[in-house]
Amino acid sequence: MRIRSARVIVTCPGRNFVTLKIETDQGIYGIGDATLNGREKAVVAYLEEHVIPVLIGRDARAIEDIWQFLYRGAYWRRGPVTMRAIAAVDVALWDIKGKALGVPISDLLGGKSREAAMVYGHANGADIAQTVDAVARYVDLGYKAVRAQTGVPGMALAYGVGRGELHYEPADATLPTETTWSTHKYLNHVPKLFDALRDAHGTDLHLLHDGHHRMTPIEAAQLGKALEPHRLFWLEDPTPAENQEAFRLIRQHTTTPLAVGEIFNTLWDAKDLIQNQLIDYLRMTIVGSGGITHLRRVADFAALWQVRMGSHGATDLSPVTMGAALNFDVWVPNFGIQEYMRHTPETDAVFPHHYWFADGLLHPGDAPGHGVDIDEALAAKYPYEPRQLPVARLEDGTMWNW
Ligand code: EZ4
Ligand code: CO
Repeated sequence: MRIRSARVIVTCPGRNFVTLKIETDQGIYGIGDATLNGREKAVVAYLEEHVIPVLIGRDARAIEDIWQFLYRGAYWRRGPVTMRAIAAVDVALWDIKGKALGVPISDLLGGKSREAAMVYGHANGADIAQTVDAVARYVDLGYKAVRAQTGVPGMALAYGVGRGELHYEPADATLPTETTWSTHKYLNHVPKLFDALRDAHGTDLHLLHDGHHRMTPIEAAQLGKALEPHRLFWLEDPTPAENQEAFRLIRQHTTTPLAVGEIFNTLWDAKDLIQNQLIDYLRMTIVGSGGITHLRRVADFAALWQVRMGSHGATDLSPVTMGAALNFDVWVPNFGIQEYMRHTPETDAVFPHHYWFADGLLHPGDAPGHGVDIDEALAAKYPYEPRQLPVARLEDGTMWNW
């Protein structure tokens, strides 16, 4: 089974998605997601100019060899652009193999460890009362786990506080929106949110929170300590992790579980964090990390230190990634949780899929491959729109981490 053609489809049904479609000489095709929020065209060029020409004529069954060829063959390893391009090829080839054999990808990996994946939704509000209400709406929908973010008094725009209810998207403008940040005000306020949430919703509900890289290690340690009585499922991205050693300081001070990795691209970004037991959950996902072929190696390595997988699942990860991630989630023995921000109805229509939500769990369905398709005629009705992520500055104007 040879690769006959491959092409990139860019569509913007509310937000931009980059999708790779690989067709074989046997009529079977597969699709992979290559979306890099705010930098989409860089991956389009990488695929069209440098990857697709070397795919034509190759054996579509040789997933491992093609992965190694693209990773080693580029000479320039790692990075968000390269690893997304590799992920798109990899997921499309796993999709093809599943379709050719008539089985879902979870079967190719070794079969299900569980029927469905526990997911968490995003609740946010301009103030604590609104966030408490937003969490209640997720509980009513059946969610067992909810991420909670709130606006902070004296700060116009806090991370994660969107305008809509179910459909938050931060990449909202042609040029980056400027926001102002004060960790001092944030740290004064956030513990009150979790006091109110436990009062309103009790102790069974899993609560999560995303620090989105804003704190220094000692500030993160303070927050982790303050939140210990509320037994969070995790505190996410407390501080940037380019320096993996930074997590040691946080870890020395708090037992609040830590999660990181949504911007990681290979195992090398997480190796020290894992083997020094500095984190509890790894947020790496298929689209950001070179596809299924690499992520399963990461998961196996993490399992040695009882680190569990908590895949990134914001709306910039297309339904294609969600379908692949859910096949991975139901297989992976060291599964923790799956993030699930709902796509808009327009996006769901462009990407018909077999996964479904019930009682706080996402089921991957049992379609061959990952079970997600693209309606190209509909996709063509939503042309690319330039959008970038916001930036954050401290109150004195200093650039900070968004
Ligand atoms: O800001 O994916 O946990 N989820 C997140 C996301 C990220 C976006 C960036 O494109 O932090 O909402
Ligand atoms: Co996050």
